[in-house]
Formats: sequence, C-alpha cells, structure tokens
Amino acid sequence: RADDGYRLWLKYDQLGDSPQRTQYRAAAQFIAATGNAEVLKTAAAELQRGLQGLLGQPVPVVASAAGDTRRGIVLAIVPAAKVFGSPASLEGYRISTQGRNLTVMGRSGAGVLYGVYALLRQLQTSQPIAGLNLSSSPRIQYRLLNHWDNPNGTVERGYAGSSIWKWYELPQRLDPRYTDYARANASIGLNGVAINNVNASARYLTPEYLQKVKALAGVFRPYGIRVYLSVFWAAPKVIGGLKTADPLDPQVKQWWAAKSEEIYNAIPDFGGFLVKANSEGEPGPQDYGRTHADGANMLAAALGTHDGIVMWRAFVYKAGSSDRFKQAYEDFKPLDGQFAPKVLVQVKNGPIDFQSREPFHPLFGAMPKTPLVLEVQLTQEYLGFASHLVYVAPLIKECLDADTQTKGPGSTATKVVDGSLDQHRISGIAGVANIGTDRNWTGHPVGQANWYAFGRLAWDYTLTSAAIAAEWTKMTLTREPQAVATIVDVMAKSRDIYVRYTTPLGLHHIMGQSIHYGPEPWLAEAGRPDWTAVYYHKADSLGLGFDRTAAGSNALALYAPGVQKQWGDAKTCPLNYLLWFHHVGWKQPLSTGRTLWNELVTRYYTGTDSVAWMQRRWATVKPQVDAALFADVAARLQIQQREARWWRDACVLYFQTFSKQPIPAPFVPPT
Ligand code: GCW
Repeated sequence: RADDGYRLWLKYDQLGDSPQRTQYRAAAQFIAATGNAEVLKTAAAELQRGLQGLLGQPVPVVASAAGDTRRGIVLAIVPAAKVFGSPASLEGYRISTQGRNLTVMGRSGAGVLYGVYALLRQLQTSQPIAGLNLSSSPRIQYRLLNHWDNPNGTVERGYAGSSIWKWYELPQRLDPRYTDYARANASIGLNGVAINNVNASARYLTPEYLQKVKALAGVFRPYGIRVYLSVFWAAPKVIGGLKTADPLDPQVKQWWAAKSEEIYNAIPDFGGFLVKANSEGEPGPQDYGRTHADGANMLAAALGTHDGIVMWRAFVYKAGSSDRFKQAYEDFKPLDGQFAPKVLVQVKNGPIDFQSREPFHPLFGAMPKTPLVLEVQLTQEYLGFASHLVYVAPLIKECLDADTQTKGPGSTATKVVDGSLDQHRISGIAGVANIGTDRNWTGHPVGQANWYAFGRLAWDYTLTSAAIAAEWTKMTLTREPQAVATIVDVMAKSRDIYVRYTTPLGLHHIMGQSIHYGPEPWLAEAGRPDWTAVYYHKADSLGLGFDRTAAGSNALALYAPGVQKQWGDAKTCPLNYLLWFHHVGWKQPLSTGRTLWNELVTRYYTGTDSVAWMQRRWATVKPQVDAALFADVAARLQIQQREARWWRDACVLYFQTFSKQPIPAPFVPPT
C-alpha cells in the first residue's frame, strides 16, 4: 500500500527483525494502567496501538502489574512532585526501569500520555530501552496551534486544502480525523488549539456554534488538549444587539461575562480567548478611544474565576505610520504593567510579518511586566506555500536564541518567552497551523516536519533543529542511516536556501501582492503607501535597503544598546540583516569581498543552484523512501526549481534597473 502520509509520524509500522526488536518485545508483554483518569486511558490505548504495530505482537492492557511475572510497562499517575525533579510541571513525565518493568509516571494523566509518546518515540527511532531513565517537563506552559480557519471551510493562508473542521456536520458527526489530529498534537506535547481565524467571525460565539465547539472539545479533552476561541471584538454589537463594543461600557462588560459563563457551562476546561484587534481593519478598543490593555483586561475580567487566559495579539500597523517595523512597539511598550494577570501579549517572531528572515521582534525584552507569547507561522505564507521545501525549525530557533540584551548579555528571547527572565508565572507559544484536508494534512510532505518541530520546540526549545529533523525523518520516512543523514542535511539547509533565492541580505516583503506568492519587487500597492515594495527595499540609483538607523526611521533605537551596536554599522552588521537596517551603495564592498550588487546577484544564483542540489540529494534516497512519497517531494522540488529561477530572474532584472551594473561573470546568462 502506497503511503499517503495520513498517519504522519505516528506510523507504528512493524519494526524489522533486529536484536532491538527482540529486546522491545521482551520488555513489553503487558501494559498496566491503574485508575480511571480519562487521559490515562488514552495513554494506555495509544501505547497498546503503538506497541502492537511496531512489535507485531498483541499487548494486553491490565489493571495492575502486581503478581505478574512477565515484563511489562506500568503507567502511573504519581502526584508527588519530587520524582520529577525541577521544574516539576503537572505535565512532566518520568520513564524509569523498576524491577522487571518499565514505569511511565506523570503527575497527571497528560504527563503519562506525553511519557507514552516519548517511549514510543524511543522505539520508532530505534533507541535502546534497557535501563531507561529519562524525565522531561515542558519549558513553556501554553503550547498552542492557531488555526486561521473560517466558518465557510476556507483557511486563511492555508495551502493544504480546506479546514478540517466540518461545521455543517457538527455537533452530531465527529469526523475520525479530529481524533487523529488530537493524537498528533498530543504526541508532540501541544496542549491547546485556537480553532478559528484571528480575523474572527462572531458566529463562533453563538449558541449554535458553541455546541459544535463543545463537541470538538470533547474529542480533544482525552488528549490533554484545551480549546480556545479567537473572538471578533464587535461581537456584542453583531450578535449581542448592543450599540457599542466599548470595553468600559457596563453592558459590554456584562455581555462578555455572560458569554464566558455560557462557554464554561458548555466547556468546563475552555482555554480562553485569542484576540486580533485594531489590526488590518479588525475592530478593537481603540475604536472607542480605549487601549489594548483596556480591551484585554475587560476580557480577562469576563473570564472570572475560570481557569482561562487572554492572548492579545500585538500584530498591529496602520497606513501612515513612518515605519511599520516600529508600530507594535509604539502601541504596546507603553502599556507594560497595565495588563491583568491573565493576559499574555502575543508577538510574532519578527517586527514585520513572518518574512523568510527577520530580526527578532523589539518587543521581546521590552515588556518585562507582561508575559509574551511567541507566535510563529508554520503555514508557509511567505515561504513558498506547499510547493517549496522549507523546514522552519531553524527560523524558530533563530528567534528564540536571539539575545535581546535587555537585562544584559544572555537575555535571550527564549528567556522572555518561557518567563524566566522576568519571573512570570505563565508562558506561551503559538504556531499558525499548516493543516488542511489534504490527505497528508500539510500538502508538502515535509510540511509535516514543521508541525512536528513546532511541538517539540514548544516542549523543549533546547532540542536542536537537526535532532528534531532526524527524529521526524526516522518516524516518518526512513530509518536507513545514510538516507536519514541526507534528508536532515537538506532540511537543515532549506530555509537558508529559500532566503538566498528570494530575499537575500535582509531584503523583505517583496512578494506578490495579496497572494504573497512569487516575486513582485516592483509593486506599488494602490492606496497603501506603507505597503509598497519600494517602501521596504528602497531601491534607487545609489543603492538598496531600508535605512533604520538614526539617519533613517531609527527603528534600531527600539533595541538594547548592545544590539544597536551590532546592527547599527553597515560595515559590521551581519549580512543576513544588512538591508533590514541599511541603505547600502551598489558598489559598496561587503565582508565577502564582493560589492553589494555582486553579492546580491551571487546569492540569487547560488540559492537557485542549491535547489538543484536539493533535487540531487533527494534523488539519492529513492530506494529508502516510499515510492509515492518520494515522487510527491520530487515533483514539488521541480516546482521549487522553476520558481527559484522566477524569483532570481525577476529580482535581479528589476534591481538591475536601479544598479545599472552588469551581471557578474560566472552568472551571465547564455545568449
Ligand atoms: O501575514 C498576515 C497575513 C494575514 C493575517 C495577518 C495576521 C490573519 O497576510 O492573512 O491575518 O498576517 O497575522 O493577523
């Protein structure tokens, strides 16, 4: 049977004959699960399914291991924190060898479930289990996917088919896919799902839709996953019949409080609200002269004593601002200290918009009194949709590893996000989902790795991109060592390659208008002078790049002095960020020894050539990978190759109209 990708990394195909399989079989003759906790039962069922598949032997689930002389796996909820070390999160697990059995302990059912997936991962990646002793706790508390799914079944910026939520069938019919979705999320440690687009429809808050949301919550609950809703700010007007949505209006407050009660009546473990307000035309508190904090705090108050949170997005910008780079900072930084304890402010990794490479967002480190959620995009809106192979873990890590220096060296974005820099009690991370109704969920088979890597990093950001890629490859594509090494190498380099043939040296936002696909550096978007491509790349007869130093927009001043120093001088600024901050002369020599123009052209050409390299590398794994899956990736690489040339030629020829420089010798196209 051809592999259609539906099973993701949870394939559980029988392992080949090996000493390891013999060892696993001997160790897994039963599963003992004591207690009735719902999530514990899920854990036992998943372990049974996984073991039976991988080992090809039936593994019974029993109530207790007491008196059993066989060797088995014991699942146990152990409330005492001390066995888990520190930090002892409720979701942590410990796997240890006790007598002849392996024990998977958690402080909650969810902890056991995560431990079970960790154990299965050991088997799926052929790791030894003898004497196993490992423990792990999530480093970030709220680990969410954000779906940009609409009630009509479309997905904003979705490239893998339609929304997997079938609103017209809910609540009566529960598509089995919902369960498989929950399994996939739980297997990588995700514990929350905002199911609808941040450009939100008020409809989700109607009694009719809340019944549907309740049904989904019921599917997710046994997997330790809570449901969140994106809310339309003006809902009290649109579905509540009020004249205003002013957050300080008593009737508005009352409406939200009542709505929240209604939600918790239906969904007792409801996670909370995600809000996009006063951004890209969405309504918000500023419509009434109120601040983002007024709005967020009103919603937090509406949650009452329920265990819910408000994630308020900082992605805001307006026409007419001098530099969009600065706007979120200018709107939000002054509000630091004004947000209620249940509010987290959700910040994209970079200041503009999920570009192929951005400097870290200047709000990281700048709001010490407010917990900040890091929002990254898994759907490849600016990374070639589902036709380009781009592994995003390195992009996520680049942001997490960035040193904001706001409290001296070592004040990384990671420490802001996990809350440790400023001792926050709550922390969060969100990934905009790349999931749709395509049989393989993500369109591009390697898109699955982006979903996978997001969950793994949300759980433990100390994992390397390459280690995660290797795990995913072994679980999903092949365990043959040479092929694994090849695929991991291609994945590891894919994001840099994409940057080179689309937006090298710190170029940004030069993609096609609205669709955000393909090159359109010549674009002047009608009516939105702040969106024009020229605005971002600023090409002229002298040079290229956006001057954000004090001589220009001075966005650099939003960063700590050490960062300003690093990026503020065009001579020392890392080339990856050069054109983000500097307008550089075409003939200016760079650290590579080439002029700006020659370096730019070199990157466009070598980046495009690297796609051919990816194709050649992929061709070598053919014998090791399922034929259908192999052909799928190979075909998408052909598209990528064609489109890399499109980007290269469009951008080089366009910028040449300003630089008036010849194409450097090795790249002169044949005449
Ligand atoms: O990148 C932009 C997208 C919009 C999106 C917006 C946002 C949901 O082009 O489609 O809207 O970001 O993050 O709010």
